[in-house]
Amino acid sequence: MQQILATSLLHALRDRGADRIFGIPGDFVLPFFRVIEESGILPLHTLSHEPGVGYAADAVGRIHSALGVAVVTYGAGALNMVNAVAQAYAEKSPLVVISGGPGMQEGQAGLFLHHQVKNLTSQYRIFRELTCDQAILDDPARAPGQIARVLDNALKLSRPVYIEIPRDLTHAPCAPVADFSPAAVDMQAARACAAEVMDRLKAARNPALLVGVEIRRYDLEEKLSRLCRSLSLPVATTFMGHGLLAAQDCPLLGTYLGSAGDEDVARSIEQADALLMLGVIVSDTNFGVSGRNIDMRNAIHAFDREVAFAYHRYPDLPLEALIDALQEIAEPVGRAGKGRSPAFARGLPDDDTPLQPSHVAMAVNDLFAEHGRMPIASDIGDCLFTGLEIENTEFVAPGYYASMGFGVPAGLALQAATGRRPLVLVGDGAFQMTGWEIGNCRKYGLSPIVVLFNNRSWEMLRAFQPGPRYHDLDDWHYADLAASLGGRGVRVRSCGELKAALEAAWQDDSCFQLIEVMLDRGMTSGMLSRFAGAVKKISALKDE
Ligand code: S1T
Ligand code: MG
Repeated sequence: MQQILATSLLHALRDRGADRIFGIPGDFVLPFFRVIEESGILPLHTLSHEPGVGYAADAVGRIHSALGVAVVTYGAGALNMVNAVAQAYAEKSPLVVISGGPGMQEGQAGLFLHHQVKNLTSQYRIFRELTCDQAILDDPARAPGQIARVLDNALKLSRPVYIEIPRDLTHAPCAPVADFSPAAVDMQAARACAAEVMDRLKAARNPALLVGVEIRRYDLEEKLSRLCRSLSLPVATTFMGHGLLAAQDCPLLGTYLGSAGDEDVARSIEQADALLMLGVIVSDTNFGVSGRNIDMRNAIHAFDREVAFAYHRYPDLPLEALIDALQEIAEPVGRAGKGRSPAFARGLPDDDTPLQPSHVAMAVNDLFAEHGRMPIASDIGDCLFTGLEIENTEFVAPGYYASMGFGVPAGLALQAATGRRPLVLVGDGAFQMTGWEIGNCRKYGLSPIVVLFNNRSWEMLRAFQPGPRYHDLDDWHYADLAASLGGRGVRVRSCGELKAALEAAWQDDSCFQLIEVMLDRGMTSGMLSRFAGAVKKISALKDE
């Protein structure tokens, strides 16, 4: 069958591990949408608003450690998704943004085009700020090479990329795109670096290992847990890396949250005289509440394809190459013996005790103990901090860039991509933004269990800035809306009601289940109040 530009692109995406597309059409991208549907190369899920499209496609990339794909129209569609793409960039998610664009001659007619901003390349320039590579496929002869370069960079750098298709070239004859070509790896440099790392770990009294999102982005959880066992070095995850290694057999200490989290974990990391950080984003959310400044001169930081020591670095060294080279020479260096799995509260009282956020974590831990773990998609807000009190399981959440609206679209994407029923944690404020995407469950046969923390407020902001009334939200009675959106909803106020609602939701996977947890304004999880307290304490110290 004669390859056309659209099918060359779709085959290249599938051959590089993409397994579905999320999108919303528009006239600039209708020709491409028709080829997506007629070719069947990748299944298509349309949603209701482009931010949700971006979050859903991003989540697929995160849970699969592969490319996520979002297809949108020019201008109103693509620019509506800017924030979601920015989040994917900040959190190293390989999201492929494909936008339809004006035809090659359209710009010559001397008319301003609808959806156009300043000029016809404005959108391309905006996305250049949010992606690691970009291409406008304006020449079918060059398109295969452009597509290969851009998609390979998305995989190599684990960052979003941008591809624009002039709508009148969608069906242009086009050669197939070459297969993925992995970048050459200098294993000699990797071995030299690994030898230096091992020397540092062996010479240390308290070596420690901290891992972050790149471990999942590059699908290295299995290799990492083997390395931890060989080093007999307990490992902690960052806030962003929460949920990593959930399915692995390795000495996991827990999630490092500085003075807001588990003291033993904080002590292991902050007192380490050789801290090996693999795939960690050194950000304020990961380190902003450190009880004491971590002495980065004692740290070895492998991130963004380089390994940095106190005063020197190894450039262009992929994380996987370092882990492979370390495995070749690994020997026990750990002093702390086996990691102890952190304790997660269970045993929710089955009575009319009024609900608090931490009761949700307890109820979910009880549900997982009874029925097995579920993957979790969490939004921003106290639901994310409560999520840290839930047993370790696959967990996708924007813990660093921290945009609201991720939770529900990401939950739909998790189930569409994995076939596993997810639990979604979302606050009322975030649900007001993209929670309505839940109405798309029925057409795709999806049945997430959505736990909506309804405290009638932007409570996380109140935790940082008590007082103003603008943190108060109206009560929208979300559970009552579920039926009209194709699901089942129930409002719960007590522990007993929550326990029953979760069990009933588990038993009914015929549609989405929305459990609206009523919480008082001003009430937060223990984790969030400690986090907010630590942030305020540290900023007060800085102001002195
Ligand atoms: N807009 C977007 C898109 N993302 C954001 N993170 C914010 C604004 C700022 C913001 C927070 S937390 C928060 C806002 C508005 C309130 C969240 O309310 P809700 O979802 O109800 O959760 P909870 O009540 O548990 O706080 C972060 C700090 O930037
Ligand atoms: Mg709220």
